[in-house]
Amino acid sequence: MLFPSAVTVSLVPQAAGGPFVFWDGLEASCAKAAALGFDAVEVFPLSADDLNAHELRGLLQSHGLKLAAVGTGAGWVVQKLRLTDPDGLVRARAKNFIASIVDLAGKLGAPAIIGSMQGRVDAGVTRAQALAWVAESVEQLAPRAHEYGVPLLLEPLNRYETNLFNTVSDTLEFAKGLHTRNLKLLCDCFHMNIEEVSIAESLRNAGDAVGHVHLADSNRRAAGLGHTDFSDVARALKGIGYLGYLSAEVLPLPDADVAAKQTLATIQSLRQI
Ligand code: LER
Ligand code: MN
Repeated sequence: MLFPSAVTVSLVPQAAGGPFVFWDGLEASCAKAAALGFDAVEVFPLSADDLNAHELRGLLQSHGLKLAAVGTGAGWVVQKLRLTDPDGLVRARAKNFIASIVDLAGKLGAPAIIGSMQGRVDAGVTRAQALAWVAESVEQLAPRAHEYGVPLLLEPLNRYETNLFNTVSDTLEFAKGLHTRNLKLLCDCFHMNIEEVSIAESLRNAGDAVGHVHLADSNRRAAGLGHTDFSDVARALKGIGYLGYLSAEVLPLPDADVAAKQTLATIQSLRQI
C-alpha cells in the first residue's frame, strides 16, 4: 500500500517533552499502535543493549506490525555522544553506539537514524573538519547497514538543533560526496517547514535519496493540526516514487490517542490524492 503508516515509541524518559507519540513501554505502545491501525512502529531506545530485540520481534509478530526505523538520539540526549565531538574518544563511542543500533535494527529489517547524533560544528572546529568526521563514521556505518539490506538514514535538523545539516540540499551534497551509496535522507516535515524554501520542491530534488519521512505539521503536532499543506507533500512523494513510511514523530498533543488518530486520518486522505 502507498504511504504505509508508522508511529513513534519513546523508551527514553530523559527525552520527556520530545516529539514522540507513545511513551508507555514497548508492549502497551505496540498494542495501541496495532489497535489504531498503524502498519509499523518507530522506536527510540536508550541504547541497543537496553532494547530487548527478542521481545520486540515477538511484539511485532503478535501485533502484525513492522519496524519502520530505530532512532539513535538517546546517544546524545543521555550520553552526550556525537559524531562531531572534538574528542576522538567521544566520536568513537558515538560511532559504536550507532553501529550497535544499526545491527539491532538491521536484524529486524529496519534502518537506524542519525539525527541529533550528527552533533554540530563547534567553535574552534571548521565545517570541513566536522563533515570529514561524519563522513569517516558514515563510510563504515552505511556499508554495515547494507549487510542487512537496509539504508542508513541521515536527518537534516532545523537551525535550533544543529548548524551541521539543516537542509536537504546540504545533506544531499554530503551524501553524493561519499563512497557509500547506502546513505539516505530522513526528511522531517517539521524541520523542513523551518529550513526549506518549499518542502515539495526539496523532496523532488532529493528524489530516490529520500529514505524515510517524519510526518509532522508546522507546529510539530500531528499532520493536520498545523498549517503545512500535506497534499503538496504527498504529490511530491508520489512523483518521486517514494514507497517508504510516513512516520508520526510528533508531540502527543492534545494527547497521544488524538495525535495518532489524526495522523492516520491524514495518511488515509493523502493516499487518495
Ligand atoms: C529526530 O528525528 C528529530 O527530528 C529531532 O528533532 C529530535 O528531536
Ligand atoms: Mn525527525
